[in-house]
Amino acid sequence: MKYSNEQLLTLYERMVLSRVYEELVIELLAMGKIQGGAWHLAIGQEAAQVGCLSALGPNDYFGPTHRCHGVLASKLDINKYTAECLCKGTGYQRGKAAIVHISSMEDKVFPANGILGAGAPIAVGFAVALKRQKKDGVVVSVIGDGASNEGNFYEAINLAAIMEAPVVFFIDNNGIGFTNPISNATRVQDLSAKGAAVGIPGITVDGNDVLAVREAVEAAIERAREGQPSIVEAKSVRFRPHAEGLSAETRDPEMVEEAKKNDPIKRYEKVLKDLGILNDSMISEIYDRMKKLSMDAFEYGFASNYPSKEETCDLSLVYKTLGGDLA
Ligand SMILES: Cc1ncc(C[n+]2csc(CCOP(=O)(O)OP(=O)(O)O)c2C)c(N)n1
Repeated sequence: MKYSNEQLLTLYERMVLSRVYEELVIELLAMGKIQGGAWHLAIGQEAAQVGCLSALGPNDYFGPTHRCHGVLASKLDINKYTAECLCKGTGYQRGKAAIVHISSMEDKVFPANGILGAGAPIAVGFAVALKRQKKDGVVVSVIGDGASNEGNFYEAINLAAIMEAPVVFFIDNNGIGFTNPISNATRVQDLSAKGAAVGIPGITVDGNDVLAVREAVEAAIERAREGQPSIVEAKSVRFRPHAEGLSAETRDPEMVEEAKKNDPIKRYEKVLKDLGILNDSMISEIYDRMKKLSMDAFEYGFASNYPSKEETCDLSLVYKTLGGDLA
């Protein structure tokens, strides 16, 4: 095995954290303690997201995505992250970014914007800047299958190719964009094939296999460091609606139930048990620990204050929270 036992178990813990954090969100919504609309859960996609994020080195940047609460919570400070989701003054952007637009330049997670697919050209710009500054970092730009049909994605991959930008385009293909199944949006079977149009490599992996995703992204990051951008597509199935509180599900519920039989966490548990490094008592200890971490983070967020009116309206502070300065 290429990875140490510790690394393998860390992947498992992160996947469990992602799952239980988001299950807690569902519970809190049902209890009326938080509001719906913007919680885009990634239950069912943990292997894709954890596998991708875990491949990054200390100098690498992670592009924006709106669908990775548990994953970001395990990369960032979980309390500060959760406080931001609740719009509190102790959050990463002091309550101004809320759920979808959280960033932390210190942790190399750059800001998202509301225009679907627009993160890709921004990621290329970032990557080119790193290259010009002779910095070692690579940018992993994460987008959904829906976003990969936007014009700006095609422009971004072309620009990355001709500028030899140190960037990886990670397509987190959960089979549906909002309520639009992928088959309505493109005739391409594997979205990684889009790389051929601009002369960059692309690979599609099973997004329910955390180790396959990690290895593919690691290899892509190495290529990117040498100036060869590429696409990695990880296919999985989203178990929940587009966002909690939004209905209008268009998928066959039986398809989703069927997909649950291939639950990425259960699947990885079997891998670790077969290797003899995980057992049932460890599993329950990890679940309990991750639940406590998640509940404590929400308690921290609930107990924090909202930012003051003055602070909310101070544009220079808004700018600072994004890493800039108006002066
Ligand atoms: C240009 C633009 N069009 C539409 C939207 C509304 N919108 C937000 S998320 C989304 C679907 C995204 O699907 P996908 O890229 O597959 O990501 P997923 O939500 O499945 O993770 C849409 C249509 C938007 N934000 N920007």
